[in-house]
Amino acid sequence: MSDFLQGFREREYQQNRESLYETQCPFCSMQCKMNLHEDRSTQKSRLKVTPLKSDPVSEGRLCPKGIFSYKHAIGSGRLRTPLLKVEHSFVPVSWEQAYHWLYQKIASVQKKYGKNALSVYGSGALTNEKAYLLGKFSRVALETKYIDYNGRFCMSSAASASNQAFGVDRGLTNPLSEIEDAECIILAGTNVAECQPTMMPYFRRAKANGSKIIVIDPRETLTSKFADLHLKIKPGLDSALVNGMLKVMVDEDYVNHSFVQESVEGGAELLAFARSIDMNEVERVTGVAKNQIIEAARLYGRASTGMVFTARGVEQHAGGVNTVRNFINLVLMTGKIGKQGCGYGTITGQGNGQGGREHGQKADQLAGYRLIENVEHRNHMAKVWGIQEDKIPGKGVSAYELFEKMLEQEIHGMIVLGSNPVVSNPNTNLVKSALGKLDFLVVIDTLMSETVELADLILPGSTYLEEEGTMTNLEGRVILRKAAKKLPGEARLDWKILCEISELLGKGKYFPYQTSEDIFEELRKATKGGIADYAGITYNRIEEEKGVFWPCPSESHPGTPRMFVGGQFHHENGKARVTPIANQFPKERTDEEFPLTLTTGRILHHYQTGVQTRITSELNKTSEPFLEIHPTTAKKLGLVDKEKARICSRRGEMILKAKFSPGIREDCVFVPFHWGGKQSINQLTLPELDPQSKMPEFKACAVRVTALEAERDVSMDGVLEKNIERSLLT
Ligand SMILES: Nc1nc2c(c(=O)[nH]1)N[C@H]1C(S)=C(S)[C@@H](COP(=O)(O)OP(=O)(O)OC[C@H]3O[C@@H](n4cnc5c(=O)[nH]c(N)nc54)[C@H](O)[C@@H]3O)O[C@H]1N2
Ligand SMILES: Nc1nc2c(c(=O)[nH]1)N[C@H]1C(S)=C(S)[C@@H](COP(=O)(O)OP(=O)(O)OC[C@H]3O[C@@H](n4cnc5c(=O)[nH]c(N)nc54)[C@H](O)[C@@H]3O)O[C@H]1N2
Ligand code: SF4
Ligand SMILES: [Mo]
Repeated sequence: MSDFLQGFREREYQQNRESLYETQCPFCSMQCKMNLHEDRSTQKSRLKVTPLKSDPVSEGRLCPKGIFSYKHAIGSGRLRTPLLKVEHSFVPVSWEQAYHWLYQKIASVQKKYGKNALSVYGSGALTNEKAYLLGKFSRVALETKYIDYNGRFCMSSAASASNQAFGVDRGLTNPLSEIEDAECIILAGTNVAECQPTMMPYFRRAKANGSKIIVIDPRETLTSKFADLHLKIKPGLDSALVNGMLKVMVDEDYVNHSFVQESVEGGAELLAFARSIDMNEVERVTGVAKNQIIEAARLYGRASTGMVFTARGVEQHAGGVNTVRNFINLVLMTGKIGKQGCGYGTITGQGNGQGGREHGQKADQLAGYRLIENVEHRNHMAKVWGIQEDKIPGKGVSAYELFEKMLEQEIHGMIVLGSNPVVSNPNTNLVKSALGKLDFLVVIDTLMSETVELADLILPGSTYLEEEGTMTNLEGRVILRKAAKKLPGEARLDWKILCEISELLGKGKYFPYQTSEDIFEELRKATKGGIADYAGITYNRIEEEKGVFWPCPSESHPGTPRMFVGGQFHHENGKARVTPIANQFPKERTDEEFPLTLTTGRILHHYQTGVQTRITSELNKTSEPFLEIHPTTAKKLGLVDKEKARICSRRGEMILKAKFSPGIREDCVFVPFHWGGKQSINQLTLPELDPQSKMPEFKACAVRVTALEAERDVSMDGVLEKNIERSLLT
């Protein structure tokens, strides 16, 4: 910008016709910083977003979702006043009336069924302050053990695997800036180009430096198009593919023996196991040619530096924890960790997917990654909270299991903050009937959603534009987001709402905060000495240093951009752990009736269940629900491109527009999960949970696809058969 123009701009701002706020995109884990310009020179103020060049993470980039992210927050769809459901429709009420109603409900459920009859459902979209507060609110104000959050569906498998292998779970073990130093990069089940678009230039730089990029995905994506090698795997078979790679690593000796000797436990067992792998079997089960697996192993094995990234494609399976452990096996056996350009990363999803899983929203956790069943950890927390240790409830159950508890009539009330579980859970038909059984459902949200519609009471909360707080990005960097705008209508700050409800319950003295920073100051104490230690991080430091990486145990500590330097891991003996992983298979096998595998995921222009993006026309107009299918498979089934087809699983069925794509495997179909109601693919998905992380199997279930015409006959046959069966039974 010229000096003249700069001067002109500044004068404009001074005259208060334009305002400039620094904020950051509310969507994915990149948390790109941006400037929000407000122009009040005409009667109707206008907003515009521009990237912030000085942001070290986005490096001054924004993707389309970021550019239009302010629209949902300022639009006419904002919830502005508390709404109470009276005879099936919502009636505006005052906050006093809303709280009076809520108090009565809470008191009556608690009296009838006890404290654990209430439940709380949180989110990885919340700031660290709110995530922490929600955990405290459940345990101290409501005194219930039943809290969990949508991150259960997001990062939980990778989190469990990292904890087991490294003794700590921090998304990326290295800062993004080190990607360009990796000679080989494996992207397994991650579609960065559509899901973290502003991260792509880091990979582009690596490629320009000569790096080889391997993508593992059952279909072609914008990310795989960029790869040197694309392994088009059958959904759910990644652990077998890694076993094949480990076999090559051992046979051709790419193992870093001295590293394994000094820093890894279980190396000998894993080596013996890897030797026994049959490559023909690997090829058969994964559907990936043997020579491609050998090539991938050689590229990674021979490279002197390398990084492995996983995301939901390999994690959202009932065997997700084991699969991620196998990817970590690969990293540890080659010693590619703890050094420049060497590491592992689970690419965090939601804006605060990382911080959201550290501070006590999980059924079994307290702040700082402390465990709710560990007496020492409970004592620490009790001291910070000023309550007795035995007052802290025990371990609850995972997100999907909360709904099962409703059906079992163990949970009778729920408060949801920052999630749309009716669309995002697997097997949503069960979720809806479970919510129907509740005495009451309260949702604190900013927009109408499929879940909000089912609420008995809606409390209008705050968006990223109105609320200050910290977020921890995919690198583990804690960053500060300032408030930019005033709340609309009667809406209140989410954290204040939680404090007010606590006050209502006579627990106000435990929630005395005046600002978000006050909550953060308590969070620092709560996490001190824990695994995710934030004790040394302050709002001031974050601002001065453009973010601080945890662990950061004291104010003089510089923070930890790179983990495990010198092969020092977080288990007591300082070593990491590897273990043989048997091939994991999808829980629901295909058969004659349901011959195709359905996998689900995302597209560039929509975010999650679409609540925030479907109402933004600039984003919504570019896409509609679809079923991606290989033309060969589609033609066999008599489908026509861009015309409707029926897709059925054992749990439900729906109609979607077919999208022919030669890039997807012939035995597999893909549907994004961004739409609700009849267009929600989670009517079909399988609620089989990983036994360790309780992650549902979102990424593989057996389905049948039929052309609408042909289907009509089949389903009629089905109906006929069922009627005959029924008449025989009766
Ligand atoms: N545009 C957009 N960006 C987002 C989001 C969004 O909703 N929209 N959500 C954010 C959140 S919360 C998250 S968690 C992340 C998710 O980010 P990703 O995990 O990258 O996204 P997905 O599309 O769910 O899955 C990634 C890829 O896994 C592939 N896949 C499916 N099954 C398998 C399998 O069995 N094995 C392998 N190897 N691959 C498989 C899919 O084909 C897909 O291309 O994105 C974040 N960013
Ligand atoms: N089939 C299938 N299902 C999936 C997945 C998949 O890949 N396939 N992915 C899973 C994953 S990884 C995730 S993370 C989940 C996401 O699932 P959800 O969390 O259910 O999806 P969102 O659309 O992000 O819902 C967020 C809601 O919270 C509100 N909200 C957001 N931020 C705030 C806030 O700060 N304050 C308040 N008061 N409200 C807020 C929004 O308005 C919206 O209504 O879906 C999971 N479900
Ligand atoms: S969606 Fe993610 S990549 Fe896009 S602008 Fe927002 S934070 Fe950045
Ligand atoms: Mo996620």
